Amino acid sequence: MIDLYTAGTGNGRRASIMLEECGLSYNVHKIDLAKGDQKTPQFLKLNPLGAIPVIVDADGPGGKPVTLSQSGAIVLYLADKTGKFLPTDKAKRATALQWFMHASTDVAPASTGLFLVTNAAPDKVASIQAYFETRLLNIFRGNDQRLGEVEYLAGDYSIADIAFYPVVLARKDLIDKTDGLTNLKRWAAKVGARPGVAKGAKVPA
Ligand SMILES: N[C@@H](CCC(=O)N[C@@H](CS)C(=O)NCC(=O)O)C(=O)O
Repeated sequence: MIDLYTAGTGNGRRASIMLEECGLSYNVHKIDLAKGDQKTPQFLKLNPLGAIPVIVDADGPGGKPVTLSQSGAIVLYLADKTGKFLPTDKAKRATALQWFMHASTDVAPASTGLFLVTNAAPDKVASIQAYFETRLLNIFRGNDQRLGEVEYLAGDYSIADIAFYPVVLARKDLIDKTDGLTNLKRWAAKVGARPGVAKGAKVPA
């Protein structure tokens, strides 16, 4: 059995969507970020960085338990554990990893940057917020172009789509109010309609 420690954020949903898509059973432990559950001594034993998501897989490699944080590492671990959503063909695997890294290290940080300057920074400066919004939209335009050429980011549905989807979901309002991005919107509707994605996106309840 796997224990998932999570909250209703993009990083948390990346883990729950992957668990659902892989068809794995898991217990959900809801972490209240506003209350600071992630900074308690018990939680810091799971992740010294004090951030969700975390999984504890009682049945890790060699039957030994594994505790893992970082949503990208969790997705890769589960792909490896189940043999799902990461091709074994080396060329296809490299392409899937390229788009997975793009989602994890380009798209997600750009969205986080926009979140921080809009919600967390002490001074809310409109020009800085507009700069970060434009930066994220430029990345989405690149994704839109790619999704006009292929059905899913890496060709076949993969961990790249699973890593990308929670950011697109979190930025639905921005995407919807932006002209164009039709390929991205079509992709989001299709991925969001997958039962595992729909279920995982509602975790924690
Ligand atoms: N790179 C990490 C980021 C994890 C992260 O920043 N989690 C946030 C929620 S999305 C968190 O727990 N923040 C709580 C805090 O910083 O106090 C990942 O991909 O999992």
